[in-house]
Amino acid sequence: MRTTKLSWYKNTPDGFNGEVNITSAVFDPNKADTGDIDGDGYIDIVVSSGTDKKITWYQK
Ligand SMILES: [Ca+2]
Repeated sequence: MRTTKLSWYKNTPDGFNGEVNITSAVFDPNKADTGDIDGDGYIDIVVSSGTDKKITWYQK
């Protein structure tokens, strides 16, 4: 199933809270990884998409 949506869910002691939309403009993402790439203390997300041949960095 292909998607154009990238979301995250905060982990809580009771499970997960509501969906937070990051973007609806990613086409068929096939790999994601997280880390603080720029050292600002916030976790970043890097997503690759083979359909549009992009690697995209999302940050807060
Ligand atoms: Ca960061």
